[in-house]
Amino acid sequence: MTTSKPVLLQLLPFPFPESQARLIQSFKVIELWKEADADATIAAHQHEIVALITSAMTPTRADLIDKLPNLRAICSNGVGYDAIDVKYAQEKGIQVSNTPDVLNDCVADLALGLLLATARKLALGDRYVRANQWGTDLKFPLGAKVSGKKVGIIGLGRIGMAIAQRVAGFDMEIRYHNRNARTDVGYGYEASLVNLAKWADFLIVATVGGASTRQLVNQEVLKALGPNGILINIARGSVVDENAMVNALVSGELGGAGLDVYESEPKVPDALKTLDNVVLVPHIASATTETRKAMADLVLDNAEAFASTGKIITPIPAL
Ligand code: 8YV
Repeated sequence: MTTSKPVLLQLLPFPFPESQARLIQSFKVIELWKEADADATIAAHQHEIVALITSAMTPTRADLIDKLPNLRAICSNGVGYDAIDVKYAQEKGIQVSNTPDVLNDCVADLALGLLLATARKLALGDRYVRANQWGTDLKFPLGAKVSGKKVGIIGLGRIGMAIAQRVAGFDMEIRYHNRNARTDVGYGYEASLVNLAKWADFLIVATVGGASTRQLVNQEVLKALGPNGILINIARGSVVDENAMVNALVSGELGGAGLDVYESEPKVPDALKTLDNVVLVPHIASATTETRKAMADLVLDNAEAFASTGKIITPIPAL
């Protein structure tokens, strides 16, 4: 007897053909990005679809969830779930998974990369050499020392901890801001983000996105970080008041910024592109072959577990 495969709606492709091949072993897959009329495709299959693959880049809001009355599992390719209406889905009995842990190293690596690049002007140096300015009267400006400085981490979760471990290798002092102090770490806790920014030379944003952290890093925090301070953001653009940050960088009230994430990706404020005290990369913290493969594998493990047992394996806790 042949049983038909469950139907899965996939909002974006995996970067590896073998992941795509693995998915079709267990599911009849609707590859939405290939469809000329996405709405019509969803409408045509709405009652069959039981599983969905999404990511931080493909918002999965209540309106989409409502169109899929038999949806039972959402598997997201990424750790952050601010682009998914998780609570709404969970209330409807839909399981939602993400890809925790497998990307901690690469995201933390990029945070340090951005910090070094910004403080030591690596991107500016690269532009300087390529423009044949080396050896001319245009002298290359001095950077800021990184080793031995004071680092404030906003959000000492799994990624924040991986950042702290790396930062410790640079003999830097670490303090952090969370909603609550952790009892299991020895780093100094600052209940006030403004005080943390005042104390720190470098402030690294590693907290979750979404409503609870919206514009946590506001004008006052940026001012407290100050003209020699550097802001690093590998979390979500929404955590920083982007207008205030641009103004502070332009006016010199903030020393520099290394950014992987932005308020309205892929849009980046034009003013930032003109500033030499800023390093900009296009949301690539998890974008290595190894980590993206591990993320794809975990999405597939979740989807397959759902197909065979009805239960995903890395559920987002009930919100
Ligand atoms: C990815 C991310 O950009 O995990 C996250 O929350 O933002 C990143 O790892 C994205 O999810 C890739 O699909």
